[in-house]
Amino acid sequence: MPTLYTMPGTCSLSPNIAVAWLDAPVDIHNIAYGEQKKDDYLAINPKGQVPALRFDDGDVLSEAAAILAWLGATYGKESYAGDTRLGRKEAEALAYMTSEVHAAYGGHFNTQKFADSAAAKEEVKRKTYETLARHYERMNGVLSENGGDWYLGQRSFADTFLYVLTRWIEKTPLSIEDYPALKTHRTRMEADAGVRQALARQDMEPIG
Ligand SMILES: N[C@@H](CCC(=O)N[C@@H](CS)C(=O)NCC(=O)O)C(=O)O
Repeated sequence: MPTLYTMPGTCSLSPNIAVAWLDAPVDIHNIAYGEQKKDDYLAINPKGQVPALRFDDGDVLSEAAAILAWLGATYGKESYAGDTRLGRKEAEALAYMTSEVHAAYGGHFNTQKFADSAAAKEEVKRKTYETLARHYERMNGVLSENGGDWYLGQRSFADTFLYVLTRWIEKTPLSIEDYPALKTHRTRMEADAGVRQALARQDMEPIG
């Protein structure tokens, strides 16, 4: 059975929720913060990051969007609906959320990678929050245009990553109150049994 490596508070929650929604035969192994840079884990994922999905033959798949694509293709019932509009839009949304929105969080989580002086770091943070605000505004708009329940109008893995992002907003000076559709989505996700199961497996709590 494949093993999905997760860590509290991280984007690995997204594939963890997908595993719960699909009832997929995947073990969840939740590592403590810091373990991702130790030899045992680096032997699994040399990037030193979660998520990573290790197969029985030792092969490892990293990158949340790639893991979600594999889960959907292998166990999918409602997601990765092949060459349908939902399938195409789901792939697009996940690429956007991982490569644009998650990546934009670098200026918040890893400011030291972008600047040295205190003043420059402050500037990086200010620009980061401006960028994130534009992303949240866009996602709030997409969700509203699609009816408000699910990011693409029907439940898909895009909702699992969006949920991670609506949690992370609490770590920034931005407020979920400015994005009412996203706030309602977060509440909807936290009422979901699969989301609760994934949160517990990753030693996390609903935001409420
Ligand atoms: N591009 C990767 C990013 C993975 C990533 O940034 N993971 C973070 C958690 S959300 C991590 O493991 N951070 C710990 C570290 O870099 O030391 C993906 O989409 O999976």
